[in-house]
Amino acid sequence: MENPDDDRPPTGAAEETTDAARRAPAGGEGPDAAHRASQQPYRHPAAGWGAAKSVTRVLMQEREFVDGPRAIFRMNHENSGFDCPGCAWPDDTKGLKLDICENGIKHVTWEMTAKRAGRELFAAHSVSELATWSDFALEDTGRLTEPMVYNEETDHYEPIGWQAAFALIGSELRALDDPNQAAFYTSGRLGNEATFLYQLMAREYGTNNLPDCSNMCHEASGRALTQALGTGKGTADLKDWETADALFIMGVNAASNAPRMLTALSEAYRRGAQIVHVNPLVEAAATRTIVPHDLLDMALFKSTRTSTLNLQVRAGGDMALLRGMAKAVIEESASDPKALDREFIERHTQGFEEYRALCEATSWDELERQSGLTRADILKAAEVYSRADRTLISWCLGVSQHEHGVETVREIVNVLLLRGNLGREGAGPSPVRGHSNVQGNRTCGIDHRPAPEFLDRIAQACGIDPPRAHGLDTVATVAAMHRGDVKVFVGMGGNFVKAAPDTPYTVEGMRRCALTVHVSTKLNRSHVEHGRKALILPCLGRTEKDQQRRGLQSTSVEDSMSMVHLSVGMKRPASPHLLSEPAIIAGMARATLPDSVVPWEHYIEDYDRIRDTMARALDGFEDFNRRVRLPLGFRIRQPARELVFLTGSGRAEFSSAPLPDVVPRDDLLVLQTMRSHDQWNTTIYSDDDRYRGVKNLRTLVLMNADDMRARGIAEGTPVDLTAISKDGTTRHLNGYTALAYDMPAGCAAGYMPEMNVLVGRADYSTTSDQPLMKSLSVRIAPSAAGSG
Ligand SMILES: Nc1nc2c(c(=O)[nH]1)N[C@H]1C(S)=C(S)[C@@H](COP(=O)(O)OP(=O)(O)OC[C@H]3O[C@@H](n4cnc5c(=O)[nH]c(N)nc54)[C@H](O)[C@@H]3O)O[C@H]1N2
Ligand SMILES: Nc1nc2c(c(=O)[nH]1)N[C@H]1C(S)=C(S)[C@@H](COP(=O)(O)OP(=O)(O)OC[C@H]3O[C@@H](n4cnc5c(=O)[nH]c(N)nc54)[C@H](O)[C@@H]3O)O[C@H]1N2
Ligand SMILES: [Mo]
Repeated sequence: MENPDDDRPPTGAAEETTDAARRAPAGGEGPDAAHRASQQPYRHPAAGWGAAKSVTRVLMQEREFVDGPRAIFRMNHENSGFDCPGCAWPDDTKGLKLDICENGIKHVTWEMTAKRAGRELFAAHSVSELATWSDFALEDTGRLTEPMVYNEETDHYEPIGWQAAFALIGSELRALDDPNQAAFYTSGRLGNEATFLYQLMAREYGTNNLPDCSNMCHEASGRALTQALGTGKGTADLKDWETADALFIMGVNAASNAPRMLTALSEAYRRGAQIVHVNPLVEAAATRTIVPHDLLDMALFKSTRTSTLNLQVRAGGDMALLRGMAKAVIEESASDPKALDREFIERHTQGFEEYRALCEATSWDELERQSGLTRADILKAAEVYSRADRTLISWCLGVSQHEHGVETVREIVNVLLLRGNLGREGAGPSPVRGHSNVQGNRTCGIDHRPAPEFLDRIAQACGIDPPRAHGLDTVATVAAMHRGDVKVFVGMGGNFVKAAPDTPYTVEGMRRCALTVHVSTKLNRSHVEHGRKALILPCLGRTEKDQQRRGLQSTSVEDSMSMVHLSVGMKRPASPHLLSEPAIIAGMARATLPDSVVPWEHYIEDYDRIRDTMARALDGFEDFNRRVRLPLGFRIRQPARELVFLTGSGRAEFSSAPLPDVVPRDDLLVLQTMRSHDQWNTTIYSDDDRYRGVKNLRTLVLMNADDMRARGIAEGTPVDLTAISKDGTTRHLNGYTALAYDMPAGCAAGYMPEMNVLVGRADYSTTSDQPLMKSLSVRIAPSAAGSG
């Protein structure tokens, strides 16, 4: 049974124990509790019939056979449908009729479920009881239907009217000594209009405490790209994916987490492009696929390859591989001057000589040791790179969630700059973003370190006087809640308690708050581990119609490649009592800031009015209302793409960071915490992980077979994990099942969010402040409790 409470250490203790047996869903609460666990290699192409079967199962589970399929045909269509709330992969530009994937469908169906978590549920179960339920069981109660407030005397959530809920928030926020005693979290689902209002409310109130899921996701990418190129986003768009000669896919499990990328990869293969996957694991997207939307291919079982080379780097070894590629290209330039794009380097970059010297000074021995690859493998990658006219490098969490995430992303840029792979078709850096609008959130102001120019524009366009001091990010917010420095926590979506590191510590922080507010669609752990006062405010989902005084409203979102377009809901709301996210923000703002200069009610009547203000306040949003209604929306100008670099030097900057030592010492292993195929961040759909051949098991740890032998661990037997934090404290997870998996020695892997109990509060990167969710130092041994 899952209850972080049981696992809480006495305050200040260095030892924290969590028993896997207690965490595993039990008593039929888990999705597949009755079935046996198993693991076998997956030998089929990605997507295809396995995907179709899985979709059917989810539609049935959520009892959504009527509206489900209808909605799916309206997904990701030019301004006539809603944007898939799944990942941030851009929409097809060539008029695809069915631009969808298995996991997008699962995600939509999850939101459209016929199940309801109404007032009866909360009357029947106390909060202490709900806290013993598994995460799956909590979300499986269905959509939230009306605002609920926690009653300390009865230990139940009870219905509360919207106005009373807003009044409670207003009075708590106004009672704080300092606006910085509140924190306003955003999960990347929030549309642009709501985002803009949310940051406006926080800043008019007086704080930049705007932690977001991006702090755990691509903070490193944003910082690195800003340092190197002057803007914190990728420069490549879908057209570039369609024209690149070489694609490097680093640290992303595309078949599960950005499945529509499979289409781009198979098309690239068909046109003869080189596709190099860099990953300790050979993920399903690194083999072959049945193109997700291609029903004919599916009927004929026709699959296409999606890889020409797989490089199984050691965890954290990407930077060494990239530096090796750079070294090889530089060495090659001695005999072949065209190996480097000297004209580009001279005209557009800064710092090349220093970087060249650093590459020359780094020995092949060191590069082999740190990357976990042979020199021959590194040279293969370098050869792909030097032969290609146009190279695109893409990455996700396998690169960003490390101590040296910033440095590695800068190394990606270094490599691209060497051959002028920037500012032209088919080339450039292309991070794969996570949540469907996480990039739009940043663009529209969710940033705890806002640029002064951004604040000036907001001040001018909206008449507020925003605070200038930097605010708290996710890691710092948890620490501040602990110290009592943050007393009110507002979560705009997401599941903060489970997503953030060090679960028991985060739970404790949440409980110390005077008030916690969660704007959500479904019940989750963050609602049952709450502050002294607590509110659950249910909102419309993206699939639902948003009717306001002046008609049906749409919201805009920005994808991974900076395309902004409209999303219009089509379903009847799950309950007549739901409000839209913009309306909830306006309600909170009005109650908190009675004398606000912002016309909140006026904005909510018609979101075009919000967009008109955004057009004045945000760079790149000129003529917003017209351009967002163009067939594919519009692309936000990306100066680096036009070789305009908003850096100190006005040039693209090479970086010359020392290589980090990522080789684990003694008997330690580097543990990564990743997603299964059947989950969406903290939402678990089932205990299966199809592409890794796992059935009905989440409490597992995948290991290299030699590492298992060396530790006397037999296949399928229970092990205990001890994580050694940067601050020397240890955390434990016991009774997990060890499975041999094809990966380099020294690496291990298991699932988030369960393994967040192993991520210590000190385990974040000093350059990005991002938690080290892909590089925990662990010791793994046969279970002390004996085999079971
Ligand atoms: N269906 C579905 N889609 C999703 C999500 C979801 O949960 N479910 N989540 C969304 C979100 S918020 C995000 S941020 C993205 C996350 O997308 P991913 O980044 O794919 O997420 P993870 O599952 O954490 O997988 C990390 C990948 O990096 C690899 N890796 C680990 N360490 C290293 C390393 O040191 N080097 C290299 N090269 N690779 C490494 C792992 O083996 C794995 O393939 O997906 C988004 N899309
Ligand atoms: N160990 C470990 N931890 C990780 C990661 C990892 O790789 N390893 N990845 C990190 C990453 S990349 C991310 S992005 C975070 C994710 O962190 P979050 O974004 O905080 O978590 P989610 O699981 O995406 O949030 C799920 C909840 O969002 C709510 N929700 C769903 N749709 C909507 C909507 O339309 N509106 C509103 N208001 N609410 C909605 C539902 O109530 C649901 O329970 O987790 C991070 N945590
Ligand atoms: Mo993410």
